[in-house]
Amino acid sequence: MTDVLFPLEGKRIWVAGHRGMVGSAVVRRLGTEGCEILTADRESLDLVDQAAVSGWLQHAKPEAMVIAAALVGGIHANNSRPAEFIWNNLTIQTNLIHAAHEAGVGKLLFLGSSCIYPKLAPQPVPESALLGGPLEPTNQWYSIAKIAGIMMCQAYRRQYGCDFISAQPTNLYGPGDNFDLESSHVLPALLRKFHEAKAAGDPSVTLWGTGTPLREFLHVDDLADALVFLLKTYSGEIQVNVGSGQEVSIRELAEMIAGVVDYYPEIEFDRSKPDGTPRKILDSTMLTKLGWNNARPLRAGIEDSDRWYREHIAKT
Ligand code: GFB
Repeated sequence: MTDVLFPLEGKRIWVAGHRGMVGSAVVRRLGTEGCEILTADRESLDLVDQAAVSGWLQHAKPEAMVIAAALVGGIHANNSRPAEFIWNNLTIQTNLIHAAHEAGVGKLLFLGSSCIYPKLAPQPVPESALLGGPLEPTNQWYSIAKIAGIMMCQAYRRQYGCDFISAQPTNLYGPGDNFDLESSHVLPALLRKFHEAKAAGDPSVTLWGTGTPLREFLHVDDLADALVFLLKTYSGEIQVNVGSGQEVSIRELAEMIAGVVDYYPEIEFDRSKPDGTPRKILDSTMLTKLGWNNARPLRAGIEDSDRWYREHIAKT
């Protein structure tokens, strides 16, 4: 049993970005911790407005915060909208971290991304690989912002003694995912493509790239469980990797999704689209040693995402 350093029961916790896939999963998971969850709608608080963020925090005075607010997207969105990705993410996280310090927030959890690591990092990627080499060009703008967020947490911890921590999730999927084919990540994109092909009776489905890149996938509710665990038990500078250990090639993922959707068209490849980084599986030994190792099997996770897609997206 891991020691609880920061009990959540009775605490006021702000989940910034509570409408997103990660934020809503964190809210669901915190629901069982006996804490008071604070949220702020986009209409009432614009996170890129520094004065507004500062004012909101001074007024609400949460005891803890989870920064799940970010502009996120798949490989094409990152590659084609670099300015939006770097500006929104740098601005939102800088406003939140600095204002949290000013408001005396006792614990803050910042979320990075597995793309913070060098393109050719050793695999599985340990936390120590940070800043060890050039980044993957398709998402370097987003990565630089996320790296800055991690280093801000470290800087505020060192200079002001703030208990600000960060975690690095691997590729995520689950309820509340983005299923827009232009801006989504691969897993929701393929669920949609296979369902639409099945409905139309199409003989083939087209994937981007070569299908050979390897990716590790984690269900967002498992991430939320790990984040709550880290909030309660972890206090340190190092950004803790949160992976599932389950790695598949994009082609294997497509075959697994074909099985879930129960439709088996030809799989074709559009090689004009980028592959991105060839492999990125996180070394989650640190998290396991801290005491969390609870990711569900990928097939079960995809079935859950598929259910959510059929209930929320396919019906509309
Ligand atoms: O999930 P994804 O967009 O992002 O793509 P990354 C993963 C792989 O799936 C790439 C291939 O090799 C894509 O070319 N792929 C095949 C597809 N078919 C499709 C498709 O229909 N849609 C999409 N989206 N991909 C992201 C970063 O990288 O990972 C973000 O861009 C973030 O910054 C995220 O870090 C975790 O895994 O390549």
